[in-house]
Amino acid sequence: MPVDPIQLSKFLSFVLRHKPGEIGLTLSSEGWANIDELIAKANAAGTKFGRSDLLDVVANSDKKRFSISPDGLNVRAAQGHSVTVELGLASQEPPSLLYHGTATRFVEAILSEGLKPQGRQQVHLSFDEATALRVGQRHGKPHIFKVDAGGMHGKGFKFYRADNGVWLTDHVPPEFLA
Ligand code: HQG
Repeated sequence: MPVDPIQLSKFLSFVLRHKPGEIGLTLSSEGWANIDELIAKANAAGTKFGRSDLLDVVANSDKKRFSISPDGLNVRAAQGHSVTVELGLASQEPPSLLYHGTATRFVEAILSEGLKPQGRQQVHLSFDEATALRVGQRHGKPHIFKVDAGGMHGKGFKFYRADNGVWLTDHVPPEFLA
């Protein structure tokens, strides 16, 4: 049976970001899974796909959610983890303005506590408003915050750019939100 790339992408997100143990997989400290081992364990657990299916999903993922290691042996999620991983990204200067899409029902809490990572390792910020809108719509009626990333950077807050262009930081205090 042909593999549905969307289902496979969801499965890979689930295993590589949240629950590797569900198929008996262990990720490296940097979040990598050995591709052959991942395929063998997924197949044994009932999710059937092959190497070319996986590579197709990695290459065609709309958000470039997954990265292949330079030696071609391993795969990891570019961002979005709830499991503890050290992606090994170097901190870098962010654009002066970034965006965060959320749902209107979270706005009050965010204005009082700032943006927190919630279930993930870090707060995810978008480079442009259109992307932030799509992220916010996942949660309900969308609201877009502008994040004064330049101001935060000036105060020593660290920013990381995931392989797929999503910006990550630990916490955004309310004074940097508009
Ligand atoms: C909200 C997707 C109350 C936050 C996207 C968000 C992204 C607060 C929700 C990536 C809060 C967490 C991540 C506070 C933050 N009080 N609510 N103090 N601080 N929140 O899904 O950023 O398609 O964990 O606003 O494209 O929505 O999966 O994070 O609404 O890049 O590849 O708590 O996931 O990528 O929700 O999304 P999430 P996110 P994928």
